[in-house]
Amino acid sequence: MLMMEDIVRDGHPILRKIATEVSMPPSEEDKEILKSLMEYVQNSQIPEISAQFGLRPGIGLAAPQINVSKRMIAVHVYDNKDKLYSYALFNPKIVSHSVEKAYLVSGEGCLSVDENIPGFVPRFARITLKGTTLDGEVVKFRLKGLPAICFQHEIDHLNGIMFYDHINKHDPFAPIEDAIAIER
Ligand code: K1U
Ligand code: NI
Repeated sequence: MLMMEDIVRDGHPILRKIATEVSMPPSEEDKEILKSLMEYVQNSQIPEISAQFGLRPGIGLAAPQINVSKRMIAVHVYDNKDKLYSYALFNPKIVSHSVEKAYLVSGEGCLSVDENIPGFVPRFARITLKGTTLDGEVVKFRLKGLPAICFQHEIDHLNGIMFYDHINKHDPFAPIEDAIAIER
């Protein structure tokens, strides 16, 4: 079971690397890594388990955050209608996106960043994503709202990008044009 000590922190060079594609079909080792990412995210959202093991709650996790530079992510997040989006994916790819942007009014956090970094993080409002599941099924689906933001945050980790790279350095809360403000 992954613990907070397994999560690398900001400043670690792996967080700035472009992660490599996972060859298909995935090895058992890669499947185990992807399962462990999902297990962390799910456990971290169960108050008894997160308290017992000192897990910081998360809605997503990417392999580079556990020092594995391969294209794997897990997301377990509810939208504003309480619909669950729970996906463990190899080689996730945004195949199309809206022109319209969206951002979380409360900003973003990251399990690899210990401090709070305030500011709006502009994202695409809607994305279409493709990837391969643990069962080897190729899936393609559309996302909006918090799930879309979470997937973009995780895919950024595969490309060496941190959420704060997107924040306006001169004015972190400068209005973002053509953007939907998401409260959560
Ligand atoms: O990748 C990570 O570091 C996880 C990160 C993902 C994320 C945060 C904010 C916006 C998009 C994606 C987190 O999960 S930080 C914790 C968090 O946002 C949260 C945790 C529990 C419930 C609700 C939110
Ligand atoms: Ni993060």
